[in-house]
Amino acid sequence: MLYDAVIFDLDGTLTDSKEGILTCTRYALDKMNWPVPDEETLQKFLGPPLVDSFMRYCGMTEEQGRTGLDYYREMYQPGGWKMNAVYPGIRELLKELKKRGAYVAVATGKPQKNSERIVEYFGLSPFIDALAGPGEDEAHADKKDLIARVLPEGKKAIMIGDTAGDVKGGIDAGIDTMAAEWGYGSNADMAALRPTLTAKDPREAAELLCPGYKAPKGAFLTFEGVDGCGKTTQMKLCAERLTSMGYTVVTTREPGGCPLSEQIRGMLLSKEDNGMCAETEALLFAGARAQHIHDVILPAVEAGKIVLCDRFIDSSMVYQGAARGLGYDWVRLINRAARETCAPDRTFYIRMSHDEALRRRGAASQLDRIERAGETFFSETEKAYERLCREEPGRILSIDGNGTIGEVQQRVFAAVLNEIDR
Ligand code: Z5A
Repeated sequence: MLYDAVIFDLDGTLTDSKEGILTCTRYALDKMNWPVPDEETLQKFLGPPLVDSFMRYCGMTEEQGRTGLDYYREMYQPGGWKMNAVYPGIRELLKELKKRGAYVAVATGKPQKNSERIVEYFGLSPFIDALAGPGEDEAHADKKDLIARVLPEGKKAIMIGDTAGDVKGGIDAGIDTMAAEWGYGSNADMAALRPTLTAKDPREAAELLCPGYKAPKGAFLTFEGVDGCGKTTQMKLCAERLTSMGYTVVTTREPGGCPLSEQIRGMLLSKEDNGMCAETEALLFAGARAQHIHDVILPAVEAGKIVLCDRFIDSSMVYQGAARGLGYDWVRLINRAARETCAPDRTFYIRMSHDEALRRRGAASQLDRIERAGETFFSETEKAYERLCREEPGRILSIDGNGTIGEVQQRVFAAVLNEIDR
């Protein structure tokens, strides 16, 4: 490790708060019936204190600027701050720094309380040893002072930030600096201050700070359950949350997920009876899967992404192996290549009460081939899922799918995060 203390700026360095800041700024201007500047001017609001920007770019007096700030907070405080996302690659960088024993801190011009809330909400707190931002009684704090508040004695330290203010703060504090070119600040302004290091993205920062760094492989997680159990809804919510935490997420589904496999899906889930026999059905699911693995899943996992897949081989085991009566051995055989090259890291089975599953199924308007298979068929799928869970408790995690979407999401997201954040 080149440094044993690494200090980060927050906005524009660890997190991308652009959407939240601009949305709340537009809200404040609307409330004041003030013309909203063009996009290019609005971008300049990212970084400097808001009252200054209202004065400089909207021609407000200081008093009007303060009113603007009050309106801005009206939207920002209750939830606007959540319109934020950790930059892709940051989580991996922080993890690597901690793995190598570095002290990691944040020195930000954003108020201390707001910053702590963001770091906590986006799951960064486990990686952060200390955080300094202006206190409630401070309108503004100098970057050099903020750095001094978290700078440990006797450690070789570096300040990483996306603006000239961050680089200057680091230089004034007497430590090395890294220009983070992925944020909002002007790269030319930072370069003019001659930072010790410059990185175009968090991955390059990791390579510079941690010699020999290799970006970790991604993960392949599958979601299973009887139809109507809520897995598609839960998977989408998990994807949104994980993306905001800095993960690169790919959501996909079976049958389908890539153009050729989506064509096969059309045959498999036809609304008309196309006379397909059970064996053909099982082989088409396996064929669609082979293409999906080749085109989408393996390349994404290899590139370090988190793949969330709506159904996978377990569905074939349950629907074709058990409910269609083809047997597990044969289904395993025709999916052998898939099982060997692309076994899920973890499968989340969303368990649903029989009555609620029936109710949701009954609400569907037009049924496809498989949904028309009848009551006994679906009871068989429920039993088969339970059996798979008993047989493979290490891989398949059963999660209670009863309750509101929000309640179920708490359980599912905790399980997903536990799997990928270890
Ligand atoms: N199949 C197979 O036989 N062999 C295989 O190898 C594979 C698949 C891969 C794919 O159908 C069919 O292919 C499937 C298995 C078979 N057949 N069946 N039957 P699909 O892709 O069209 O759909 P699905 O996977 O069966 O399910 P789905 O329609 O995507 O539903 P879901 O994922 O289970 O649930 P959802 O879409 O999230 O929610 C369903 C509804 O419930 C929706 O209106 C939600 O708003 C609502 N919902 C969700 N959660 C809640 C809660 N908590 N409370 C209240 N309402 C909720």
